[in-house]
Amino acid sequence: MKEQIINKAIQVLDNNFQKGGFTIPSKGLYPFQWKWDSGFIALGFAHYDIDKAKQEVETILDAQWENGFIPHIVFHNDSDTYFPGPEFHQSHLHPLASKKYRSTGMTQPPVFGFILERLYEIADDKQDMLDFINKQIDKVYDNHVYFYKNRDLNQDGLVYIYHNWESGTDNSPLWDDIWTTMNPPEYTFERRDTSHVDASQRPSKREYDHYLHIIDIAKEHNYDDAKIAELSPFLVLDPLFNAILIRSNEALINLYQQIGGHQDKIDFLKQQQLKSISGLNSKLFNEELGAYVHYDLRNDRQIPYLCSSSFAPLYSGAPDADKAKRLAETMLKRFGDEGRYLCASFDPTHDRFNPKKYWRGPVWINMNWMLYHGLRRHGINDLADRIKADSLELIEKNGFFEYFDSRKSNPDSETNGYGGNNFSWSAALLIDFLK
Ligand code: 9WN
Repeated sequence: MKEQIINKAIQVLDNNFQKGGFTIPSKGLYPFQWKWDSGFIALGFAHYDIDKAKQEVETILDAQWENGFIPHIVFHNDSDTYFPGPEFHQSHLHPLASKKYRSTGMTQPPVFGFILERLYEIADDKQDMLDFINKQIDKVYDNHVYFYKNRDLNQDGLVYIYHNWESGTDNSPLWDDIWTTMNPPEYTFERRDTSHVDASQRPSKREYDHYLHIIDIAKEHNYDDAKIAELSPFLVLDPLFNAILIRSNEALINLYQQIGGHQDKIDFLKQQQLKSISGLNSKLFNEELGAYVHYDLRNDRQIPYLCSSSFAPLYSGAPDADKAKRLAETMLKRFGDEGRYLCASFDPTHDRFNPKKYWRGPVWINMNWMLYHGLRRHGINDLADRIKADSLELIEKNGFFEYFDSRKSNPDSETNGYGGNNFSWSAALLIDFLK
């Protein structure tokens, strides 16, 4: 049984692997290389084909800009099955953009610190992997320096995102209140996503108008960070993004210590780490809700909703034992009734919850993977094990879907699997869970 499902996962990953040495998240729907997908995908490969794991990391990091920025999509290839593509994003507008690859001018969560660390844990030949890490690690470090230098607006260790696509949690109800502060033009374009996936499971046309408008504002200023910070209607501190940065700082410190030398970099990371942890706990923890929340910098207020990102700091080690316990209690109380799989991407008790629509409710395997490791880290093993078991059951019963309905008996559909099928990180992380 275990071998069978692992073999299926391997098939999914191998079919999505492309000649250029990178892996698409899902055929048709996502035909390029995405930043955080690529990290999770590398973990799957590492268990059975270490060369592919290395190539995956190399190809994404090769698209780094001269200022340390790593884009969220790298357009290695042409494809007309996705919108918006390279013609819309126009990364060349930024003077320090990669000359080699076209990309977007926005980023995604900085996963590569902990990805390199996990690759080291998985690899049989530790010396060979350490040599590989030694070649790549400065790029990841430069990426962290980029964030602290350009995106830590208040110098409190918290870095902002300027677009909902940077969060990775694209159409979350978290952003609804921000959309009401904007009035973007009605764009004319041909949606491609809804030719692959039922429209009821994707963002609305009007939401896309908002997404495109923020990019247009950034483009008008050649993707200049300072201008974006001044003008973007979307400017948010995300507990998921910042928790991942903190977790990756920690991993980089460990890896540099393993490699030896690099004291200046270790010192910088340690200093930032302290600030980031304290910023996260003071600015993003919401006592009333008992979890971390997002912060809208443009309108200077917390965004007081619970979602799966609210618990992501568990993975970073930022919460102390009391906070970790609180987080677990909140998760159980609001997301964890017996009739549900963990962990819905948005608060199931809230009226904005939608069990089928993308990041407005469904369960995502990459979030579950981080929550599993976060809960384990804090010794909250029962809940961790439930999350892992739920993730495996959802995939075994439904297939390698992009996201899943959290309701155990689902009155709306025969399957709990939604979005893209044969989705790479669902396959990769199942392998990592089972190996
Ligand atoms: C926009 C690739 C990506 C994931 C994101 C997910 C979805 C893209 C889209 O797909 O976003 O980046 O077009 O909907 O939300 O987390 O990285 O799998």
